[in-house]
Amino acid sequence: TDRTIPVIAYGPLSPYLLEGLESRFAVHRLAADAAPDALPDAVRNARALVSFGALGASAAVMDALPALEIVSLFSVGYDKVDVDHARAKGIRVTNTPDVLTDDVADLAVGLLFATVRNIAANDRMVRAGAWARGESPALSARVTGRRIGILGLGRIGRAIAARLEPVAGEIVYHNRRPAPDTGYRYIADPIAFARESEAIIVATSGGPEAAKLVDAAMLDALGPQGVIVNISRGSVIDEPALVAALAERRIAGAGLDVFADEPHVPEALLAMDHVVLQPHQGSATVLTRQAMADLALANLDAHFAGRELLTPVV
Ligand code: 8YV
Repeated sequence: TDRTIPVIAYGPLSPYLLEGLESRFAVHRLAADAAPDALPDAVRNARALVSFGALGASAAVMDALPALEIVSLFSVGYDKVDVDHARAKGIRVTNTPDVLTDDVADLAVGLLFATVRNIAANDRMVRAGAWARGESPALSARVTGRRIGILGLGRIGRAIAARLEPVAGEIVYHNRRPAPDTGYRYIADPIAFARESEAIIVATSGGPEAAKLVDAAMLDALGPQGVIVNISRGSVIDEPALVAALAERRIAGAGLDVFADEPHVPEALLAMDHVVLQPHQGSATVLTRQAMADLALANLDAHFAGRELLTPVV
């Protein structure tokens, strides 16, 4: 490494990652809301930019950095990076796949059980003293035996399916095309997939091609006994349609770790006892965030040493 190489730490990054960057490079902090056409001179010569899932790197930011060689993401999702623009400009892009798969899958399964068995609502009623006053919560539905639909059977989707195989009645999935050697039933039509699913777990990548993939029609096909879990990106679900389907009980519940406009969650969801909310915690364990940071740093080390990148997107 070379402490003269200017590197931008873009937006709020973990202290562990920042320490790693500062021990290697000349680090310049750049606020997430910085105007690309008015960047401070100190960052204009940056050769690398480190960002994360919700922030990424726009074409305007890349164009404002004429010396930019690589965008190293502290995330598996790169839906906020203009990868076509990066490719056209010869800018490398890396992400942090695999190291976070298990934790994201664990949270998806946790949200499924919490949503179906009303764990969060029952916790609240105990804390509120309702149980002590002799009240009993309503009986819940059951997880075991459900037909589970995985929307997006990639690395994370497969890890979720493997965790649920022992309890699911059946596991089905919907992708743009069938995945090889899964043993799960592929359903090509999204509405048929939703109609057959008794719980949908959204595990797709984000990005424009998946925007609002889950719409009002899919939610109605999932139906009043169905639940939906999202550990992917808020953009994959039509959020107003989800709020309406939940408010009108056209679906039974939702377990949500991601939202269309984070950290802002639709006000209506905050009052719903059949919704479990998490503040984008899928990869948020000490061990995984350390592994993600180590991988983001290793990609930068490889780039500046002229070695092959470990996890290239572009
Ligand atoms: C966040 C994620 O990026 O990996 C992703 O795509 O969405 C998360 O891991 C992480 O929380 C950093 O903000």
